[in-house]
Amino acid sequence: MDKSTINSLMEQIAATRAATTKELEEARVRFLGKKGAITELFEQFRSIPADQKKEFGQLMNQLKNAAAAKIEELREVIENNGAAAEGTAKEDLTMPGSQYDLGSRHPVSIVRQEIVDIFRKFGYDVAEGPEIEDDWHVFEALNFPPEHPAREMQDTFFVSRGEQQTDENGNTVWHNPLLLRTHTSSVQVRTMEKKSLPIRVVCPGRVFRNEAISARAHCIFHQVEGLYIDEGVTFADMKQAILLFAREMFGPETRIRMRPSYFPFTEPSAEVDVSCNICGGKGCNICKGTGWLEILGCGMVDPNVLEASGIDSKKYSGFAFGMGVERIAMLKWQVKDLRNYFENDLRFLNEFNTVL
Ligand code: 2NM
Repeated sequence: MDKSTINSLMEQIAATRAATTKELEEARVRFLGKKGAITELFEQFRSIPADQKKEFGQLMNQLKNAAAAKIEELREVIENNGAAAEGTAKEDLTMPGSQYDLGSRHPVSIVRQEIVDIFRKFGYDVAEGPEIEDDWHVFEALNFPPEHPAREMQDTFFVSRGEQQTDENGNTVWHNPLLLRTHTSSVQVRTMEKKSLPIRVVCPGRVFRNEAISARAHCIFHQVEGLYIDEGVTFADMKQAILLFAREMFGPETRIRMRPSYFPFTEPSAEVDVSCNICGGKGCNICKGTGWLEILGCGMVDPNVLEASGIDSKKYSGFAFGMGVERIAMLKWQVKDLRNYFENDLRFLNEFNTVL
């Protein structure tokens, strides 16, 4: 034995690589196994002259420790790589996964989408517009007379009073106020003003009315309004469109009836009832024994409304309708109190978890 043998083994240990446990075991056996190079060196220790035993002994121990340390280092690398390859280093893969609460769509959102999808299928476009509006798009262009009660502060939320002026009698008057729209008809005025005819459009959105909150009314609610304008559109076209809608929404057996009504923007106007989807028209507590449920208002667009948006009322006619989304949702799910739709009580909202 000489020092060059020990130095050569030292270099071999430093250069040892092992990518797998099999290679690692082979390296261990080569150096430290029963017939390994280092084990054999120790067997030759007896033949070393006494005066060199101390020096060689130290070198051989260094060599053995270096080999053991190298094997241990390679073992750690291989074990960590193996864990990383399985996807996680330190985690317990047998633990149950954590539950993510994805939430669900709000019932009003579900029904609004359902209404809009029915009309989309009929070939209507969808339009949205601003919630903060001017007097023209909410009232003036829709044939509301100046003294109409909807224009009063008690019924409409005003965002700004506009510009202050003094009239010829010395009274203070306000011009161009901004207000929260009380119906989405304002979006239909904006659609008519673009003058690309014919028009088939539905306008979903939030509307705002200064009303006391109760089981049947809220100061914010959602509407879908529809408008159809072309040459030769008649009341019969309107009746058929609404009948088809009612059957899509409430089932193929649904019947409708129309009662005369009044709106400033339509003439003639009607209120539409559907046969009660609970009792089929026999009378129950949902329809209060009448067999009928009110779902929307409609009418033939007043020529004044067409002309205000620059549409020739001699050439064109049209129908319009409007419905409250919360009201349709109440009928669909027999919800008795409108306030449920605004309070975000999870016990209520979770009822709709599966309704997508
Ligand atoms: C309703 C009832 C009847 C309506 C009218 C218009 C417009 F812009 F064409 F004049 N849009 N929506 C309308 C007609 C709305 O809601 C109960």
